[in-house]
Amino acid sequence: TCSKPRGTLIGQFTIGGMTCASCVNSVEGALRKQPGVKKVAVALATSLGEVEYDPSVISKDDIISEIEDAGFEASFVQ
Ligand code: 9UX
Repeated sequence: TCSKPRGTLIGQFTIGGMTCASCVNSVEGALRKQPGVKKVAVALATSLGEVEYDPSVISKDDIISEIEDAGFEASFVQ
C-alpha cells in the first residue's frame, strides 16, 4: 500500500547549468512557490532534483518551464 496521499507523485529530473549553491536555491525556490509543489530537493553534485507534486494542479511541463524561467535547463527522467 502507498502511504502517500492521493494525487501526489514524485518526479526526478536532471538540471543543466547549475554551478554553485545559489543556483540550487534558485531552482528549489522557483519550484517551491508553485501551487501543487509539495516538496523539492536539488543536489548540486549530481545535477539531480526530486519533486513531490500534485499532477492535478501542476504538470511536468509546467515544472520544466518554471526551471527554465529561472535560467536553467531541466528534463524529467521519471
Ligand atoms: Mo552561482 Mo548559479 O554564482 O546561476 S547562482 S552560478
